[in-house]
Amino acid sequence: MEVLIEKLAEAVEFGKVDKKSPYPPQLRDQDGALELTLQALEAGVTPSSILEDALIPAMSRVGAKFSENKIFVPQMLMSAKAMGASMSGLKPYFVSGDIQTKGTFIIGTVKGDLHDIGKNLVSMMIEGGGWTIVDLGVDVSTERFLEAIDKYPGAYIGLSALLTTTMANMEASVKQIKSLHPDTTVLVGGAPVNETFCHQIGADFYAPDPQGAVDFLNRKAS
Ligand code: B1M
Repeated sequence: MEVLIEKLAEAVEFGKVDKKSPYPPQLRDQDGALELTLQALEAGVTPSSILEDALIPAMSRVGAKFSENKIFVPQMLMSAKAMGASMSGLKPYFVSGDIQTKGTFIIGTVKGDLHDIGKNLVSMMIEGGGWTIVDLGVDVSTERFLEAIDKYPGAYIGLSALLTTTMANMEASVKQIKSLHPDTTVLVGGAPVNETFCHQIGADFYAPDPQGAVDFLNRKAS
């Protein structure tokens, strides 16, 4: 069982989605995250153990390497894809409630902004960190953020902005969220955003990269 968990963690860390995937070259023709997850479930490994002992540590290593510029967006995307393949095998257990996640994280790119590559990476890393994700997509109005907060009480919320012009929309959304839901924790990020802007608009935390967001949420959950 331990060997399966180790192999699965390796597949996720290095982005081996399934057996037929040619990437990464060093794992060619070997089972990927999809097959290893199914084998682990069949061998009796619990879905929670798959999440906690393989996926979360693997994605945490990926996040750290990305923060340290040891890997780049394409490698991170492949790891996220491999994690997604594994999660597809675990989905029935999430739906049935057999796996408890750490909490719910609502994420969206703010109104007027269509950039979603960074937002998707953040979302995938947080999911890999053991959280339930509600992804509202791009061009998300304040009203849609507010609706989601009403629908998922106690959820944490993340806003991404990639344009200097849409930073004003981020500010408007955060201020509205905080005035109606002062206890909701709001994270912000995106290339033009920084710590000073985060404080200026009343958000709780600025994460420069996905791992920063994961670490913050995990600190909050512990
Ligand atoms: Co656009 N674009 N773009 N673009 N685009 C930029 C951002 C730009 C810097 C390019 C440039 O001029 N050099 C520029 C913005 C300039 C500015 O505002 N000062 C720009 C512009 C001007 C535009 C248009 C206005 C162009 C036009 O039409 N005239 C237009 C706007 C459309 C709109 O949104 N309304 C536009 C359109 C597009 C495409 C659709 C073609 C495409 C987006 C495709 C997509 O996302 N599906 C696109 C792209 C790809 C880019 C660049 C090249 C790459 C952005 C990206 O994905 N980076 C970008 C230039 C660049 O960055 N080199 C550019 C990779 C991604 C992983 O990084 O998103 O920063 P990033 O996310 C990081 C962190 O910021 C952080 O984590 C991620 C991983 O480290 N992070 C968070 C992000 N969100 C977070 C949330 C968090 C925490 C961390 O917590 C909640």
